[in-house]
Amino acid sequence: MSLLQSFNDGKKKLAVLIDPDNYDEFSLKNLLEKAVANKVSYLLVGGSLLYKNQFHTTVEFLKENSTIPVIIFPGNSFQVSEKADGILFLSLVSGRNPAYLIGEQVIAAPAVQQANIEVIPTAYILIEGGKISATSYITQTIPIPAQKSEIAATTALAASFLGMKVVYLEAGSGAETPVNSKVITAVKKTVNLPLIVGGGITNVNAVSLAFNAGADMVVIGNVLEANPKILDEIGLFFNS
Ligand code: 1GP
Repeated sequence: MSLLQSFNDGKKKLAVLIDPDNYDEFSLKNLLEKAVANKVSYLLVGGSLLYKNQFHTTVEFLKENSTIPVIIFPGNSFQVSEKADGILFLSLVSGRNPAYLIGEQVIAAPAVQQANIEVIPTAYILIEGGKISATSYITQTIPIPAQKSEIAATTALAASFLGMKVVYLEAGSGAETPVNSKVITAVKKTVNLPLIVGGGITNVNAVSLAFNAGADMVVIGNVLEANPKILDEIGLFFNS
């Protein structure tokens, strides 16, 4: 089964986002053990801006030490690895910066083809999350206002007409406010595509809200860097 087919199987998914810069071998091993124990669906790897040279070793470590599919969540065209299972081939459709709509994708395309990994065309939609996110700053794009659910839904609809297969609603890593239920529900009602939601989700309540509003996959990243035990609480809820 392809990753995209698994996205479409109708079951709720829990994904853990790993920023390679923020883990050493010990903490990565610890997180991976928790991810396996809590039956995490996917491991996403990537970051808006990587300072250390740990992207490839991180993907390799995850692949060698578990069977959880590893999906690249690229911050730019450098983040491609043949060891991963697939890549969310993102286009930042909420923004109007051509570099992140198509430019980085052109630069990355030959490496992605050579890597021979599954490519998942993904509409990446940035929603305002209470503070300026790294994604917003690095991409020099303005997020969609948090209460403007109709703009988010229409953006997702246009992306679906352009042939994108997955929608990712992003409040930004470490967001103060996750994507709200109204936006999630509006997008889910408008497009019949797997819906990923992430950014600022730090507890069971927020995971539950996102799933109930219509998210098919919830992504948790930042909070686990400081407090990996949260994954046990969220995992308990997710698997119940
Ligand atoms: C960020 O959606 C992901 O790109 C996850 O966000 O790091 O805030 O969990 P957090």
